[in-house]
Amino acid sequence: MNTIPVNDNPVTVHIDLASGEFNPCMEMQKRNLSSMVMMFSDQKAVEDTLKNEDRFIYQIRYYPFITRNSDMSLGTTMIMPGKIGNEYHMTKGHFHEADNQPEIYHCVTGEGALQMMDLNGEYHSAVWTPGTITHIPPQFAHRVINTGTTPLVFVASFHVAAGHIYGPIESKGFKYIWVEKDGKPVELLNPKWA
Ligand code: PAN
Ligand code: ZN
Repeated sequence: MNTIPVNDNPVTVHIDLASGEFNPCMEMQKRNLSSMVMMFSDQKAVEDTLKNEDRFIYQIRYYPFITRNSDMSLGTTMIMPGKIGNEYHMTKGHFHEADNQPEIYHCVTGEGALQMMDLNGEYHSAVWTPGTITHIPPQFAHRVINTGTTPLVFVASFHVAAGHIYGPIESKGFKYIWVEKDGKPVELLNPKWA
């Protein structure tokens, strides 16, 4: 991460809604298939895809707004359309490290779904189109799925102090997976939870 400037004055940024590019931007991260192998349920499809290409799945851009006594962060994520086997491209998904940290996700482009699940397996999902905004309460893991045929872009607003934990989702995933069946997105029980 670049050095984060402390700035007590208002800051204005600009987001390109089609691509998720924003200006100014402090950090960018690309996730390719090799960095999220365990997240997809069809491991044979992961292996076969990796033999041909380390597919680009999504791109994250961040800008932290830091004042002397507050912090907020804005992130955009652009998920490419596509599937690994029958399962749609998605973000890795994570819990926040701090147990009192919520987040707001705002879908600006594309079609998809947001899944949320707490440590007891309490599960919720929301279908997304441009303009959908979801409040993710503290202690709910969150992941976005692109079920459309164009890039999906969303804006995330959270505190820098939230922190990210990927382990529990890496090992067991969410309770449901989003797959294409008869040309349509459906939510099926994740075999790891059966
Ligand atoms: C988002 C996510 C971003 C990428 O900024 O970090 O969409 O998803 P993964 O972190 O699951 O790869 C956020 O939820 N921040 O807290
Ligand atoms: Zn988060």
